[in-house]
Amino acid sequence: MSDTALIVIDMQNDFCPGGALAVAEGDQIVPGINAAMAQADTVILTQDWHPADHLSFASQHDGAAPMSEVDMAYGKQTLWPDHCVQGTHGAAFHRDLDLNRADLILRKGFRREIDSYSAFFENDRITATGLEGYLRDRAITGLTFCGLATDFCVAWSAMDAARLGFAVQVRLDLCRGIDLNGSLDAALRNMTSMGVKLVRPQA
Ligand code: VGL
Ligand code: ZN
Repeated sequence: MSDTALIVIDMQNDFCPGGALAVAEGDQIVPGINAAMAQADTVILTQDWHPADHLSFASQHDGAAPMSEVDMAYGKQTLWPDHCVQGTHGAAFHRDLDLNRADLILRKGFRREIDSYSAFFENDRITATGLEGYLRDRAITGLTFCGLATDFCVAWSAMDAARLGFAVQVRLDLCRGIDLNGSLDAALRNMTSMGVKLVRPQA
């Protein structure tokens, strides 16, 4: 249906095995995502795209360990290993991902001071990426999400989409999670309570 889109979140080398912020089995969902893209009417890819001195990197905070938390101007922020640095191999899409199907490739996380898990709003929860306007202009009302990572960028994007009034589902069979201190279970619970439909068509 032309009023629906498949949004593929952050299928980049750094989130796949061997990458800087590897998600277990992150690469295993590529064939399934390619198949889903082939069936979708509209396909949008997101790309985590950080400057080398991004403040979500533990390396930018004296003595801070990756996976610890700091207070940023906008609230709590998890600190990550350096990842998805603009123009690097780690920021590039997995080589087997079929990029030709994408109508739009949306980059996020390019402002040094603000991380952006969601494809709609940066982590200050105010700065918009422009994706909502794009979808509204194209009269797209239904969204299916897949990609990496289930408990961060997929969940934050899906919940923002639900909050904005889109009909939202997440293909759990085409996602993999980081699972930091129970973040995966929490994300699944929070998405469900926001009205996001969690589906696994293959199961
Ligand atoms: C992501 C942590 C940091 C993600 C991106 O794609 O889920 N997670 N940057
Ligand atoms: Zn990132």
